[in-house]
Amino acid sequence: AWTDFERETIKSIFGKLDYDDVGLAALCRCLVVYPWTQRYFGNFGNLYNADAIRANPMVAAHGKVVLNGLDKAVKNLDNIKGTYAELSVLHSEKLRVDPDNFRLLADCLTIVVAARMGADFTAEVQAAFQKFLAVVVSSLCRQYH
Ligand code: ZNH
Repeated sequence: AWTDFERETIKSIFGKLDYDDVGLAALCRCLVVYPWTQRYFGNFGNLYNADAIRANPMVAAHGKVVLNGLDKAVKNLDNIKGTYAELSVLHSEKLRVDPDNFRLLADCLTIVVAARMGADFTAEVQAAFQKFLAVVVSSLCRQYH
């Protein structure tokens, strides 16, 4: 269950984010800081170093896909688990992504959003944002067994 403050905060953050910019920055950070996450993107070409990752158009495109995926959760705050049922199956059965990685990407996203928001990223805003990401991560983990 969400408080009014949490709902407003989550919607307002996503309403202001540039999905291209934040998607790319968060995914890059994840691929650079946790290099083992690169193994899932073998078809993305050159991920040789941080500069190559940042310049890779497939990384940029995928960063935006992830942000658009999060946008769906924002629009379905009361049914994130249902909204992500198929996406969870996809990551588990087809992509075989280790679910520990969801939290790593979520943490990268938090850092990027905090940097973009500056002083507006107050402790209360951070708590609401992290709670949202925790629900996203647990929903994505749901179809793993
Ligand atoms: Zn993921 C895909 C979301 C995380 C890996 N993804 C994807 C998609 C989406 C997503 C929406 C698309 C699908 C279709 O197509 O149908 N993710 C997401 C989210 C998250 C994620 C929301 C969280 C936050 N992922 C992740 C991680 C990883 C991944 C962490 C690793 C590391 N994904 C992936 C892959 C793919 C995906 C590999 C496929 C790609 C291509 O294109 O190929």
